[in-house]
Amino acid sequence: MSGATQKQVMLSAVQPSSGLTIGNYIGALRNWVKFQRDYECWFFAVNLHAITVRQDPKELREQTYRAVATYIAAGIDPEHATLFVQSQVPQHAELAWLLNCYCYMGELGRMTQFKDKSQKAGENIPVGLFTYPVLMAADILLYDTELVPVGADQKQHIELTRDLAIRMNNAYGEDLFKVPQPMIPPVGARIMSLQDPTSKMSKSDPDPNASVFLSDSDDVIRKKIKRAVTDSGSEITDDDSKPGVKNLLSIQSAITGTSIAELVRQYAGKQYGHLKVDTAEIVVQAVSPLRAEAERLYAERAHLEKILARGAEKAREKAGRTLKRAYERIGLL
Ligand code: ATP
Ligand code: LTN
Repeated sequence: MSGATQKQVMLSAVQPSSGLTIGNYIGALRNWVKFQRDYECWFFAVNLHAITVRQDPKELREQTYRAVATYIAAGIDPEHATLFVQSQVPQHAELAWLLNCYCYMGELGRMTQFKDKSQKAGENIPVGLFTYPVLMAADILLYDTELVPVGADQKQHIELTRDLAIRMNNAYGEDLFKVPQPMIPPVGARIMSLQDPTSKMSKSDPDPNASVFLSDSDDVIRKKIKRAVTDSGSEITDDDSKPGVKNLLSIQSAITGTSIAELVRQYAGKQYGHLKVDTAEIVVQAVSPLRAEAERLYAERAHLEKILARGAEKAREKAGRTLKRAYERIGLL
């Protein structure tokens, strides 16, 4: 990217496996928006990652456009950040192959996301689910990325990316790959399911009541939060034995910036019902404008396509240079 001073590179992505949730927004997307001016930014939709789980082709295509519309609606400026779709930049799959030859089975077998998702895959576990983190490492290393704003669940994948970069640099020269760092928000890095507050809110959860989607209407948001599973007892405390209450407190805290300790003080003597009503209103206020803007942008297909074509071109250029460097060092013609 042009610019008089050299900015550090920030990069992140979301799978267009379904609509985005408030977990994706609070844990990841919000930080992209917050820091986009301070970095050279690359944000994209990882549709090649999304097919590690079966997707309906038409849905996948539409969710990919929706994801990009949501990024822009959330405040990403396409004039500033490069927005693109992973499948339109072939270097991602190419570098992933190279990295596959340097990554170990043992490393991938330890990934908790693989353990979770392979359990849900049934008898036939796609190899892509196993090598998923290698493609993610390729995504990151192609752009000389320094910072990766993600939720807490992705920390392990970024550590693997660092290990792979260091391994390759030791073998082929220190300046082959930049070694990236995760950027994980202090509050809201792991929003939990509304139906099972001991597991992560996830956009592909089969129970629609488990997640608040950024496309949910105000009424649906209110209903889902009202039905959120809370805990026994009635006192509102920040306590690991009350994961449901704790989750609602962190959602509020992440959106408003009020600390959890301060919220607990404010809720002294109040009931779970108060906490739910307030949380619902706070989420509605955050999501409502975003939803309307994302819908408007999603309908402007030609405009989105123009942004994505421009983004993919820039990405191919940058990624192509890194891939060429790797080919040369490894001895590939
Ligand atoms: P899927 O259900 O398809 O696996 P997901 O909802 O887990 O999807 P991803 O596309 O895997 O979402 O993640 C996109 C970004 O959102 C990542 O940075 C991830 O860390 C973050 N993220 C996902 N879920 C949460 C959550 N519950 N709380 C905070 N951050 C989250
Ligand atoms: N694995 C990530 C999505 C992802 C990603 C990336 C995030 C794919 N490539 C590169 C940051 C940088 C997830 O959230 N499940």
